[in-house]
Amino acid sequence: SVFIKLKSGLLSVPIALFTMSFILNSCKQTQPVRKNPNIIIIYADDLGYGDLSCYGAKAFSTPNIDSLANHGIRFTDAHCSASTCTPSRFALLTGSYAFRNNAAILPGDAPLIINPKKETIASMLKKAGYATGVIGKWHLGLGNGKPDWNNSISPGPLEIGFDYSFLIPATPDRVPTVFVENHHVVNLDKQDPIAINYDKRIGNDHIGLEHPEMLKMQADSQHSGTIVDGISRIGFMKGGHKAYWKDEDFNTVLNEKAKAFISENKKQPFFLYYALPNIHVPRVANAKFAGLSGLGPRGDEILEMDWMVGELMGTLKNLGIEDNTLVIFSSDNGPILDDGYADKAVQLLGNHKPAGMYKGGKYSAYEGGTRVPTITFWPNRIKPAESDALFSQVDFYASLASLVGNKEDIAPGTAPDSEDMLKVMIGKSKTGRKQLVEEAFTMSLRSGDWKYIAPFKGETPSWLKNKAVPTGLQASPQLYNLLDDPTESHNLAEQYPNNLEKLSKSLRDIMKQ
Ligand code: NG6
Ligand code: CA
Repeated sequence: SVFIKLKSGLLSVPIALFTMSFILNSCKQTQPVRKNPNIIIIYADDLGYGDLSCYGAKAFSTPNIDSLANHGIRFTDAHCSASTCTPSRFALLTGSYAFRNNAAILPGDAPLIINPKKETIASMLKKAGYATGVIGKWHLGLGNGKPDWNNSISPGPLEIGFDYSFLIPATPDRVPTVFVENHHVVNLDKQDPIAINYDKRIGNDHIGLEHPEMLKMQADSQHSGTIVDGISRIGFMKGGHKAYWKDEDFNTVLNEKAKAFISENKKQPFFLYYALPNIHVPRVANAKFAGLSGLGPRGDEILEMDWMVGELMGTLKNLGIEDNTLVIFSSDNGPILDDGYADKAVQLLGNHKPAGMYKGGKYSAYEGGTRVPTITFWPNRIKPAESDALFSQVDFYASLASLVGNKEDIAPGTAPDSEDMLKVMIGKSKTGRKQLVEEAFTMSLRSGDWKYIAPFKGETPSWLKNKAVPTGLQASPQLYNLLDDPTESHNLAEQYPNNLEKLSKSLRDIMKQ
């Protein structure tokens, strides 16, 4: 018909074009327009494999997170990339193992360790049309050299692909105890400028070492610096009094920011990296949750976290965008009970097993260090399932790039360790990685059910020696078969020298790349 109309004279050309565009449009309409989903990574802090009721906890229940697991995929062999925070976060955002950048736990005045010239998950998603935000615990450094807390703090998240940021700059137990929104400290009084020092005392504020009677919780010597709100922190801080956060209010302050970000961006696809402070020390749940778990502040903070997740999911539902939002829930490292404050986590533990059946936890090379609760939820695409596929948060980069159609654009050298696990993450496959690196103070390699822990040549930090957690740091190599021995109790290194050498060589090869 187009041909006939074209032949019938000049006047009918507009009609012909109209007809053509009508035909094209109706073709388009028969295929539903695929809209990229919103993506939210909810990242808990120090939450262990056994710390949720959907992962076997019996001492308390976490109904909101359980609901994500019941309607999504619950993974049983998914890992953060390291057993401490900064390295895991680095790997999650860059798709590069942290050892490639020597990323280790940072002090609160460290410079940004992600090179703004490099792509991150945020900049990659931004290129795909996403509005990007980070809310919560950062701990990847800010600024060049020392951050300038009293002026513009840059570079930071906004320079590596985020449109919006609202941060706990390092950890809740480290100074500065103030929020940073985009480039500035929130509520900063210019008459009371902030100075930070991690080596020596500055200013006249009381410190935990001298005034233990002022403390809500007694602390070890590393956590005995400046007292803020009855809690002594790591490091010394001067000024910034009006800007101090209140630990009890993290839950509502951060949730309000997250809700606002979601509401403002509900019409376009958005990416929210929501890095919860729970259940990192100092553990101070809001009064609404204090005492509820029976396990002390550590358990209470788990319940508070579950409530925060429920509120967030309620927001998505109310806005009608829950069905097309991919929610990924996980943790940055395994669990720890005593991490510097006398909060009764050990005394009130009862039969609860924070790492489930696994050995070790935070700081540890054993499975408890990096095997963490991991859930994906996306009503439009994901059917409820369980998956034992092996994969890591370092894979989020390539997997999400694949999801938004950007995988071909990953430049050489970008996200070098990230494998496309999209099919695994949305339940189309249960075949995970063949090999996976776990970083602690030494390196380990998972290869199927086998696990190799490289010998540790260095000196265990003195503060770590005092922790109750088994670190897995040994001068001789370790080899375990997790299928028969999930608790890493029988070192098979001497029995299987060939296998040992094979894994050790694979690890060396990965590290050389
Ligand atoms: C350690 C702190 C610990 C915690 C950790 C970081 C001491 C003795 N211990 O150095 O309390 O803050 O750093 O935790 O200082 S993480 O989850 O952010 O990696
Ligand atoms: Ca952590």
